[in-house]
Amino acid sequence: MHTPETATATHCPYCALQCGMNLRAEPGGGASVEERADFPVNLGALCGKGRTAPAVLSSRVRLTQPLIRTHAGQLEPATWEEALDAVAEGLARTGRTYGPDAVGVFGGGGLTNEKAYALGKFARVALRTSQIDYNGRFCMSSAAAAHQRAFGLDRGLPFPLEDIPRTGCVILVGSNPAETMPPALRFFRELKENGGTLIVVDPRRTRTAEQADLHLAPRPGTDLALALGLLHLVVAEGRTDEEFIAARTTGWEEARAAAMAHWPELVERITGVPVPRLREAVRMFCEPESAMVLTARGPEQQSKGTDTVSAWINLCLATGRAGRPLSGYGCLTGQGNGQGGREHGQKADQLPGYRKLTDPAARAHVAGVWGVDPATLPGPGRSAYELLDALGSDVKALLLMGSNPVVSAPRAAHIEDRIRSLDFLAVADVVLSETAALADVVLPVTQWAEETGTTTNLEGRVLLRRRALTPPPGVRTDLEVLHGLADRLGVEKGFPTAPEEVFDELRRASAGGPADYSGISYARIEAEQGVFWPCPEDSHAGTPRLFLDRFATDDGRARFVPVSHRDAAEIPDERYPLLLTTGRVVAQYQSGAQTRRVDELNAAAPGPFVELHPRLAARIGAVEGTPLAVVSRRGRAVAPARITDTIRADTVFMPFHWPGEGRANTLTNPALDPVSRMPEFKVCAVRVEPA
Ligand SMILES: Nc1nc2c(c(=O)[nH]1)N[C@H]1C(S)=C(S)[C@@H](COP(=O)(O)OP(=O)(O)OC[C@H]3O[C@@H](n4cnc5c(=O)[nH]c(N)nc54)[C@H](O)[C@@H]3O)O[C@H]1N2
Ligand SMILES: Nc1nc2c(c(=O)[nH]1)N[C@H]1C(S)=C(S)[C@@H](COP(=O)(O)OP(=O)(O)OC[C@H]3O[C@@H](n4cnc5c(=O)[nH]c(N)nc54)[C@H](O)[C@@H]3O)O[C@H]1N2
Ligand code: SF4
Ligand SMILES: [Mo]
Repeated sequence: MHTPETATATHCPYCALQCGMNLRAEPGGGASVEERADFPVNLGALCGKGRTAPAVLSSRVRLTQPLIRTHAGQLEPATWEEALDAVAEGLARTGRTYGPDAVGVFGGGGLTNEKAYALGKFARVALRTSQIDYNGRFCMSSAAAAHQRAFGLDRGLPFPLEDIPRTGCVILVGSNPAETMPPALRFFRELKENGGTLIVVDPRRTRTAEQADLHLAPRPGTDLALALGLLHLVVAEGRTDEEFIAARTTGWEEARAAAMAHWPELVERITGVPVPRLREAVRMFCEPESAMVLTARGPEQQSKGTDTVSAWINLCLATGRAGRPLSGYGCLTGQGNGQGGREHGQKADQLPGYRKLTDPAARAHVAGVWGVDPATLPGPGRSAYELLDALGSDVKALLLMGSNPVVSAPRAAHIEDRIRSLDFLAVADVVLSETAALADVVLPVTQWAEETGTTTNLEGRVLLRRRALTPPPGVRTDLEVLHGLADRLGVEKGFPTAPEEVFDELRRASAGGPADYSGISYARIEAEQGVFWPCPEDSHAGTPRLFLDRFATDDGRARFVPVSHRDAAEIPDERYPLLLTTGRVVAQYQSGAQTRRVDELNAAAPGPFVELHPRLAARIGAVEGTPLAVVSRRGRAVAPARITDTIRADTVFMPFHWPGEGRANTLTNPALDPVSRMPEFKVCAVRVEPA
C-alpha cells in the first residue's frame, strides 16, 4: 500500500476547478496535502478548503458505521447487512404499494462520473422509477439550457481556462472567483497584465469586482435587461459583425428586434446602471480582436436564468465572439463534478452521454449497453425542486446521495417538512448532514481520497482521482452501496463495484452521444493530465476547444434566441421593500456539511451574516455585529449585521452555508425558470429589522 514515502497525485474534493494536489498518507494515520505543480489548472495553488480537505477524513467528524432509526426514534449503529436490507426493503415496499414512481432518487454534482452514472442506472433499472434528479439543477441548469438552445451542446467552457489571459476582454457576470475559485484568479490577473480588460457585473463590489477595470452593479434580477441594453448599443453603434452573423448563425432578425426594444435609458431605469457605463462596457468588449463572456450563479439562479444567459450569448454572437479562437461564451460550473455530473444520467430527462431520455435511438442504445428492453426504461421525471416538493405526497420514499437539501434547497423550511413527511428516507453521506440526521437509514461512505473515480472539471477536462488512503473499516463506497441494493432488489448483475469497470461501461453508454467519452481511459487521463470530451476514439486527441469550425446544431450554425426582459418573480413592495441575494464565502463550501467540520475554516467563517449598506443600516437602526431579522414571504432568518458600502443600498446579501436560525434558504423563493426549472436563489423580496 502507500507508505509515507509515496504521495498520490489526485484532485480536491470540492469545487469544479478540481485543483491538482498530492496527498501523502501519514505514518500515524491521517494525510497531508502537498503541492502538485504539474497540474496545469492550478499549478500547485490551493484555497483553504483544498488545503484542509484531509481534516474531514478524520473519524472524529465523519460517519464510520451505518445507522438505523429505532422504534424509539433514535439513530443507532447497525451492521451493513442490516442497513442495506432495511434500505432495500424500504424502497421496495414503497414501490410495491404505490408503484415505482413513488420512489425517488436525489443525486449530487459532487459525485464522480462513475457514481452519477451508476445512480441513474440504478433508478431506471433497479427501481424502474422516473423520479430522479440532482442538485445540479440548483447550480448551472440555466446556463446548460441556454447552451443547448444556442449551440446544440452544453459544455460549461468551450475553451480551457488558459485561453483567458490571451483574449482582449472578459465580462464576468455574477461570478466571484476570488471567493469561489481563488486559484483561478490568476487567469484574470494575467489577462490584465497582457493588456486585456476585465468587466465584472455584480450587485456587490466583491473582491473579484475590486480587480475589474469596470464594475457594473445592477439591481439583482436585472441582468437580462442589462445584456439586452448592451446588445442594443452594439447595434446602435454599428458594432455588429455582419459577416459572422451571416455565415455562422440563424435567427438574428428576431433577436435584434427584441434587443432594440431595450433602449439604454430604459435599461438604466431597470438595472440602476448609468448609460455612460453601459457605453463604456460596449466599447471595452467590442474594440479588441477577441472577447469572452463568462457567467456563474448570479445571472443564472433566477426565474429567467435561461433567457438571461441567452441574452449574453446573443451579445457574443452579434459581435462575432463565439466559435472563434480566444472568444466565446462560457459558464463557470460549480461543483467538483458539476460538469460530468450533468452528463451521465442522474438528471430527470437524461441518459448517459448527455442523451435525451425521450429519444428512441438513445433509449435503444443505452438499453442495449444495460442489457434491458428499451420499453422498460421510464420516461422523464420531475426537476429537483419539484421532486423535493412532492415528497410525502406523490413520492413516498427517497434515496439521497450527495446533497444536503435541508440547508441548500430553496424555501428550505417547507422542504424540510416534506422530507420529514416521507415514509422512508435513506441517505448515503460521509458525515451526518442535517438531511442525513432525518433519515431512517444512514449509509456511511468513503471519501475522495479513499476511492478511485473520474470527475470532469469546469473546462470539460476529464480527470482521475486515484485512491490514496485506506478507508476506515465500517465504510463502503457509493458503488458498493448501489451494488448491494440492486442485488437485494433482484438485479444481481450490472452494478459492478470496481470504478474502472463502471467507467468502461460509461464509455460504451456515452459512445455516439453529445458527451462522448468512449476514447477516454484511466491510463490516458493519467498520461495526459486529463482529456477533454468529446473524445470518440482511442486515437482522438480530445477536444479542448469547441465550435471553431461549426456549432453542434443540425445545420452547424449557432441560434440566436429572441428574449425580452421580465421582472423577478418577487419585486419589492411596502411590506417587503428590499431585495435579498445569496451566495458564498471563501472558507465554507455549499451546505457546509463538510467544511463546517474543519476548525481552520470555521475560524475564518464562523457563521452566517447579513451584509448591508451603511445608508440602509442607518435607516433601520442596524449596528455592526448585532442580530438582524430578515423576513420574506417564506419565513424569517436571523444573523448578525455586516455593514459595508460594497453592496447596493436596496439589497442585502446572505451566504447560505449554515442551518438553523441563520439559514438563508428559509427565505429564498422557489419560483422556477420555465425552461431549466432553476429556482430563484438570487432574488427575493424581504424586509430587514433589528432582531
Ligand atoms: N468557497 C466556496 N467556493 C465554491 C462554492 C462554495 O460553496 N464555497 N461552491 C461551488 C459551487 S457549487 C458553485 S455553483 C460556485 C458558485 O460560484 P459563484 O457564482 O462565483 O458564487 P455565488 O456567490 O453564488 O454568486 C456569485 C456572485 O453573484 C452575485 N449576484 C447575486 N445576485 C446577482 C444578480 O442578480 N446578478 C448578478 N450579475 N450577480 C448577482 C453575488 O453578489 C456573488 O458575488 O462556487 C463553487 N465554489
Ligand atoms: N440560497 C442559495 N442556495 C443555494 C445556492 C445559492 O447560491 N444560494 N446554490 C445552489 C448550488 S449552486 C448548489 S451546487 C447547491 C449545493 O448544495 P448541496 O446539494 O447541499 O451540496 P453540498 O453541501 O455539497 O452537499 C453534498 C452532501 O453530500 C456529501 N458528499 C460529498 N461527497 C459525497 C460522495 O461522494 N458520496 C456521497 N454519498 N455523499 C457525498 C456531503 O458530505 C454533503 O452532505 O446549493 C444550492 N443552494
Ligand atoms: S479552488 Fe476549488 S478545487 Fe481548488 S482547492 Fe479550492 S475548493 Fe479545491
Ligand atoms: Mo453549484
